[in-house]
Amino acid sequence: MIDLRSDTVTRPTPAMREAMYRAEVGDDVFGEDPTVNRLERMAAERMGKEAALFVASGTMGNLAALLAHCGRGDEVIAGDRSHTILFEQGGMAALGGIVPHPVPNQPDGTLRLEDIEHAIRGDNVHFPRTRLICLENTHNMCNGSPLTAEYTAQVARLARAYGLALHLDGARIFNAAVALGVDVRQLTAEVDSVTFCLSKGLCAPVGSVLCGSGDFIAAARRARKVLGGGMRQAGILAAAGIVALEQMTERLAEDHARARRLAEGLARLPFVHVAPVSTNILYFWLDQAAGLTPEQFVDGLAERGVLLLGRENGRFRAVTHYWIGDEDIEQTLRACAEVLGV
Ligand code: TLP
Repeated sequence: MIDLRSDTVTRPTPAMREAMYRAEVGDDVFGEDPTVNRLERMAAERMGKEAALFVASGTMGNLAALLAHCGRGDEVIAGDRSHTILFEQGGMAALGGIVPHPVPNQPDGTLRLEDIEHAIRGDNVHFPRTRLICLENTHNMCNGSPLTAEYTAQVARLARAYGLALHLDGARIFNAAVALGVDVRQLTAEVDSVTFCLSKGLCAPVGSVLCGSGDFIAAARRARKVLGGGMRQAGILAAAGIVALEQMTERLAEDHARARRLAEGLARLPFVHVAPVSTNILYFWLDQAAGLTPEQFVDGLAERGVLLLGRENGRFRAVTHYWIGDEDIEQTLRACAEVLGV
């Protein structure tokens, strides 16, 4: 199967399996797992932050961050197309009593500064207190767009002017850094906290890392424990994360090139419209003249060994990753042409 549904489907590399086999471990709730400790130090260093916390998933990293930044009744400003608002089960409200305040995401994944400013609450007994702004880089639902360091700094300045914190869902922050040709620290320098995922394009089997100041991570560590995320000999997993950081970040450029190649090939097919692609996430859709429902298209591809995700409004998502090679892209294009009957 050519599995383009997500980069979360990536299996660990042989080097990761080897490192997992050999990992030195201890009880991480006691702070005694040397491999977890090493991953956390490496991650903090890569993100330019004081401290880091290994968590089970991106969802847990974002939630632990929100719980550490906010108390019950506090409000969080986030994009209406952000993963945190759309796909994390409203965990901030359900588990933290935190109020989400969505503002419109622009097509490039940004939030307009004036929309953010407008959403910040004044000091009024009727309102929740605004505490935090969240950004997402790259932006999953906005064509995998990378947010620039300059834009992030502008939002950070606004946050500071109002005494707010800024959290970055950097699930795919290394894709952003590679696409923009900058060191990842430039994209995280101005944020108070950042979550990034080891188990997406970086291929590790499990895990994300939340980074921030020492005090913030101490609070997040408490939050992780109450979420049931205190893991024990987690060094087995962290070992793969170390390989992910050492070996898998720079090669993301290959995934971006293959996504571009796929986009170019699709754009040459009749009935197909392709959104701009700048990282490893590609959205496209069919016009009516194709005479196929989205389900028929997805099923037709699956019959030909190609998996992708049908998203809302008849959009399809294809995500390139380590296990997708050049020939897989060509085969996907042939399968698309066949299903379209061209
Ligand atoms: N995204 C997954 C699905 O949940 C949609 C995917 O296939 O893209 N932030 C961002 C920006 C994400 O894209 C995701 C996962 C998460 C957070 C959550 O990470 P996990 O799945 O590890 O909880």
